[in-house]
Amino acid sequence: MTRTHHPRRLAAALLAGAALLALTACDTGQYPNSIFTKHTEFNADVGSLFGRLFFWGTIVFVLVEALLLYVIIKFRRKPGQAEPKHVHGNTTLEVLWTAIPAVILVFIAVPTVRTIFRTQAKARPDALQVEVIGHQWWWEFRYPEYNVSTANELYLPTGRTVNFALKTADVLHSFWIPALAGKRDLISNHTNFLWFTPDSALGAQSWNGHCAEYCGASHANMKFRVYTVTPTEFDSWVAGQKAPAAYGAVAAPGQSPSPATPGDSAAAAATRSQAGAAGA
Ligand SMILES: [Cu+2]
Repeated sequence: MTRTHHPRRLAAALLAGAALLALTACDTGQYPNSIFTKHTEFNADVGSLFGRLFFWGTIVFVLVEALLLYVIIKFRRKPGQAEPKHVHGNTTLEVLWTAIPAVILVFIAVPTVRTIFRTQAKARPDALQVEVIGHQWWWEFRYPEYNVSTANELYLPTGRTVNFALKTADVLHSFWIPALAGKRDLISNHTNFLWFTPDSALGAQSWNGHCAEYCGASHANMKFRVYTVTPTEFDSWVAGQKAPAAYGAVAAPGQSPSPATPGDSAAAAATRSQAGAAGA
């Protein structure tokens, strides 16, 4: 193998590897648990911070590796070469390699601290309040404004900031909806807060939620479902939750009510439920 042939083949292999890596990272839409979304200001803020850190990290990596390769090739040992001159210390170099990382750290620290302050700030006062209580091994969601509570199901109106008060009934848990925001811990005797605003363009969609802190034998089953809905759909969901349970009384939109007994008609079921309501 000739000396010029080898680096060229290495470069080709590196390029092919980089192209493959870029291809695998193309479409985040296929990955429901991806955090690389802009569905809320929380994920958009964290995502742009990640992008910025990755950008500076890439510049540092490329510069350092290029310099390393240059030195390895340029100053490699040649046949018949005398022993190189021994040097000890170089003030200019030492000042430089202290000053440059300090400047890089400033570029990283300023946006990081700014994002921390923004995501840890108090939610706006008109936010929808939701109390989240972690249990071994399920999620309780309370909407004090509407006097409604649910288990493992979270309904959120789009375009309105939601403020979660995170508490635990037993051990440590962690609240995480990857596509929307998180994670934040649920700690005993302490309330943590997390807020975000689902984008108003989202419409009716469902999202995965997980407990992200090992909390015992059934930790892996401690999942929940998040539904983002339009404000109108949210109001109708709240009304539905507040309505007393009545079997077969109200048909779901676009569905015929399931009869209580074979041959029972919708009208008969409605009359029976009205009679029941009047008698109550
Ligand atoms: Cu848990």
